[in-house]
Amino acid sequence: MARDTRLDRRTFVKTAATATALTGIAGCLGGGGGDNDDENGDDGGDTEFDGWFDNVGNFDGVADHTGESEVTVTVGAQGNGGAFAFDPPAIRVDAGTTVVWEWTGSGGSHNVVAEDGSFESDLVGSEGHTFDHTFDATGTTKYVCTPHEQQGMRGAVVVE
Ligand SMILES: [Cu+2]
Repeated sequence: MARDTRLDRRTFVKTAATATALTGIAGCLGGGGGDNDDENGDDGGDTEFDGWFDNVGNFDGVADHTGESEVTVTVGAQGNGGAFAFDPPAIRVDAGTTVVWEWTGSGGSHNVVAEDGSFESDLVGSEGHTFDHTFDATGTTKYVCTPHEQQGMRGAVVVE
């Protein structure tokens, strides 16, 4: 089902690009990847993250924490069939903000590992453990809990 949708979208984009080339119209570039045709569509507008949050049960858009110098994200929050969630899974912060991940002690051992390798916590199961990272550069960093990534324990930090 999801695969079909993607195929359709790709076909649509290709067709649209061809049409654009043929008619010589070169407008409509939003600068954000261009895939704006279903911004309010499936999975709460996940187009911003290329499907990163497709199977993340507690994803409900990006929590705005701009204007704060320190933001806490819970590790091992309820979600994804157990205590296998980050809460909130997606946050928006200003450059220079420190994100502190705090372990609940539930759901076994978790870690916080950036997809781009920019940070990696220890694998820990104890309540009250913390790990922090300061985000100086703008952009989106996706991260996972390695043992529970497939269950949907994924997160992202959007730095403005
Ligand atoms: Cu985990």
